[in-house]
Amino acid sequence: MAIRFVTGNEGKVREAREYFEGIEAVERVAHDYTEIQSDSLEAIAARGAHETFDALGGEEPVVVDDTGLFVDALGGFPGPYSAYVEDTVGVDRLWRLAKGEENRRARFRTVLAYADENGTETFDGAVAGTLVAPRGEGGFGYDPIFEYNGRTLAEMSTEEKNAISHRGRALAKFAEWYGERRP
Ligand code: ITT
Repeated sequence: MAIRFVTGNEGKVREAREYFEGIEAVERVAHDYTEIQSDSLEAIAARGAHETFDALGGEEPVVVDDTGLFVDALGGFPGPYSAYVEDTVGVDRLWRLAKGEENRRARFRTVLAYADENGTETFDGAVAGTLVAPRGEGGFGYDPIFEYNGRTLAEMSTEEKNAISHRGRALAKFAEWYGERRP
């Protein structure tokens, strides 16, 4: 059965598809679940997955991805508010905010929540890097300003990004668990 990935973000689906290539199909599901206000990506993702599972009839499992960029010098901002900040402030201006700081370390973190009739499971992944002036045409969101080992995530292929990224690591944990319980 295909993995039903609930998101409005094509970039997330592209990465999940690449990860599960040859293993399982990934289908994008459009459902506007409630994004609760919380400091916890786990709580946001679990609530979204549970709500969507119920709203779509309570029969087919779904996966929700909640991701945040946490900038050290900004006390972890924008964190769980990363989508709102991308829409309002924008990626370039966030870089300009971080640029003046001596410490430019940042971390991406993803929580995937899987919901089915047995409840909700969460899987997380994180990657630490450095904020830099925008470079690269690939990826999406904050990828052009996040450097890992000399390259921004926007300078990597989807496969390369998955091998080291927050989402790739969360997908690996999820895939292992999912593989074990699949009939
Ligand atoms: P859905 O909630 O519909 O899945 P979204 O883009 O709103 O899509 P989030 O709430 O998880 O997703 O928001 C995370 C923000 O961080 C958003 O601005 C994304 O563009 C960005 N983002 C998420 N994953 C990213 C990644 O791998 N690289 C760069 N930016 C990312």
